[in-house]
Amino acid sequence: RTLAEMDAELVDCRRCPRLVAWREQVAVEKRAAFRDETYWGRPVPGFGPPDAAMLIVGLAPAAHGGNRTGRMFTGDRSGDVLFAALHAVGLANQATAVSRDDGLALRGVRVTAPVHCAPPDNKPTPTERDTCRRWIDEELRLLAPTLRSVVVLGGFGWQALFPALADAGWAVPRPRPKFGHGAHVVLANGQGQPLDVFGCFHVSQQNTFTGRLTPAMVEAVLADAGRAAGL
Ligand code: DU
Ligand code: SF4
Repeated sequence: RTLAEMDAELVDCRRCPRLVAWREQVAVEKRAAFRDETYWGRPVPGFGPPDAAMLIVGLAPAAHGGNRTGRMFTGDRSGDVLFAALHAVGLANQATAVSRDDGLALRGVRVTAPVHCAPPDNKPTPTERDTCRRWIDEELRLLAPTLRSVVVLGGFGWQALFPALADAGWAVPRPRPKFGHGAHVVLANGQGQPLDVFGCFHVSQQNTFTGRLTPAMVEAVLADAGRAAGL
């Protein structure tokens, strides 16, 4: 099936009881600033073209960001940093992301997460991570013919990604590569092209407010991954 067909099924997923309850509770209670909006309150699918050469892997949708707007990193502070950086390196047509119909288009890049529902405190349990793996496994298999590079934002995404890459046919070294900002590994694939995987600190406020992660640092990793993908 196609990525669009997969996403149509994904948005109805209810496999994780705690996350279903949380995403729906947040959608009802809302944040005061968004009280006139209808929250999405469902699993948030990946965003970007189905023949992407580059994939960005985050953690999970933000309660009042992706869980409100229905699009990854859209309407939250992390997304402000990510999309500004994608625009700065020529991989997005605009620097901001506010809603699903804001005109944003990514050039050869798809953005996804190993957990598709907003978790309390941005912390999915290991069981929730493993339950949601079916979706990123399938997304990776569907993207495999065109995929050349991956940028992983943060250690959670890094830990979640390698088992999924192995499921999708790439040779994952043992021991697993260690996460860090600037980490870079190249994975062989028996059937197809090698894959360049890059680590980047997560674009959350926890890192950007403190200066641990600067826009220039994000742009540098995105530019490296874009070059590796031929974009
Ligand atoms: O419905 P569609 O225009 O084929 O787009 C599917 C999906 O991919 C949607 O989330 C927009 C996104 N997208 C993108 O981000 N960049 C593109 O160049 C084309 C589509
Ligand atoms: Fe389904 Fe993933 Fe959401 Fe769990 S986190 S309910 S597996 S979409």
